[in-house]
Amino acid sequence: MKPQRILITGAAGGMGRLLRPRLARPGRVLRLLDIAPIDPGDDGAEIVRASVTDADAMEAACRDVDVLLHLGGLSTEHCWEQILEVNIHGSYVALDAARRAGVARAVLASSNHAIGYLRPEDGDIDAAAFPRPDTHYGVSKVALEALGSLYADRYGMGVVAVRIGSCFERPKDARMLRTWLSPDDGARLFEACFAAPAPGFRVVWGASDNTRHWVSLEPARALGYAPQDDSERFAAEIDAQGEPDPDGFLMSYLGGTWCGPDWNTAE
Ligand code: 15L
Repeated sequence: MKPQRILITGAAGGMGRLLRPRLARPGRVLRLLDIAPIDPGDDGAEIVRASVTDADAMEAACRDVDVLLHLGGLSTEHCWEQILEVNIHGSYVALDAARRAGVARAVLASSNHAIGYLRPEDGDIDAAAFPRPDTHYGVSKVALEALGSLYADRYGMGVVAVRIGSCFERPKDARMLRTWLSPDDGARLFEACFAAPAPGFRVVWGASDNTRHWVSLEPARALGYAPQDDSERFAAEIDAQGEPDPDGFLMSYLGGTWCGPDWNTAE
């Protein structure tokens, strides 16, 4: 039987490296693309050294691909020109190359920063809430979601945009106790996105089943996601760092300190 081929952009980045061993399996080929060097590994992965902004390279990389997992791009705030080129234009190039190559499914790494200015005090935030980006980076994630919606509606691609909370080995602060996506749950969530029949276009929240939480996991569960981790096992250690200021940026906004002056690159 023909193996399933998954193209992962941004494979040399933090999430790419966490996910690679978790998504590798028999009957599947991972095609790993990044502008930065990628460890050749021993899992039979195909390595492509290219930028997501290079249309020809992306078209070649999409050949024989079943699923595009688009993690590529700048993962923090940058000046507008860089965000525009790498995150917004790069996402267009990746999706359009996938369309031209007949890739049926695209799973997009959106971010909590697409809705960063929402206030968690209002209760469980709707995972697909209307955009409230907190940075240029957040705007690029809104654009990524809009592109995904266009490619689903206009070209019939199945597209899931995952508004990822904080995907690290462990949460680092009180906010991340609420936004943490364990790498194992990240892999579980992406597997659900790959396998869901006819998703059309969906926006889901990407987090573990954290006891302390701000955003609803229901849309992700509806796709088949069954999280198994909870940040609460790190709570004692993080609570020992001291009580965070309830009125500070960290705990007042979903996007945390990204909503504050330290992350302002507009000037
Ligand atoms: C993101 O979107 C970033 O890529 C990541 O570096 C984290 O900062 C995360 O959000 C977060 O908000 O914790």
